[in-house]
Amino acid sequence: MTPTITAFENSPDRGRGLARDMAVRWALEEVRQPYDVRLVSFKALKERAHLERNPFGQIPTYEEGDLALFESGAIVHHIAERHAGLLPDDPNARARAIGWMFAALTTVQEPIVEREAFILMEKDRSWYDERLPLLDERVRTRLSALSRRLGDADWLDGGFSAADLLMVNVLRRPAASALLPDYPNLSDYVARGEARPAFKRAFDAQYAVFAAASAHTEAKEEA
Ligand SMILES: N[C@@H](CCC(=O)N[C@@H](CS)C(=O)NCC(=O)O)C(=O)O
Repeated sequence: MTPTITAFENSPDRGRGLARDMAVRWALEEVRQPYDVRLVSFKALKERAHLERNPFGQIPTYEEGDLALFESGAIVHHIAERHAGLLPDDPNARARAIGWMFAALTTVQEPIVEREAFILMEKDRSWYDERLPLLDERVRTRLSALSRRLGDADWLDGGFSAADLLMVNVLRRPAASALLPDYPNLSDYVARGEARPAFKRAFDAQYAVFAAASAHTEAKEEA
């Protein structure tokens, strides 16, 4: 059965592959599972039909037969459980990979999202210059630990897994990538993830939606 995911009809990231349907698309591409996409406007996100899919009115969601899921991590985990290739078979290695998935979405992502929201919402506030270095430091604490653990390995724990997919996705957020040049092994890690053919297919598919929406807006403006 072909799953259907939801994605922004018009993503605010200008096609940079940051909206969180990216992780889901990437996972589906890694396991070569075709999927349909239901595009949703910002208005429709908060309407009943979408709130039934995700009570928080966000993308991405995932529907497959009578299963409806929200939360990108849960969706990626579901895909990884149903298909070979994204989680190791060895039970202990599998448990560790799932641990890293949580680490990506909680321990590492949390200060990154905090820095991101601060830059977006508090840029004009009097405390901005004083507070930003504190938030930078919180992100750096996580990046330093991650960098130390990764060392010169290609992936977090053995071969590429859903954990790397989520971690690379988190590190691609601008609030992290701005600090990554100080961590060359993490920059290389992200580049390795982005070089995967499945990442590229996912990125191109998400970009195509942005390009079509922009072309449509420009055509309307010219009319
Ligand atoms: N923890 C959620 C976060 C989802 C999320 O933040 N989605 C954003 C796009 S990346 C969204 O829908 N924003 C619109 C809104 O919150 O109104 C996940 O990983 O799925």
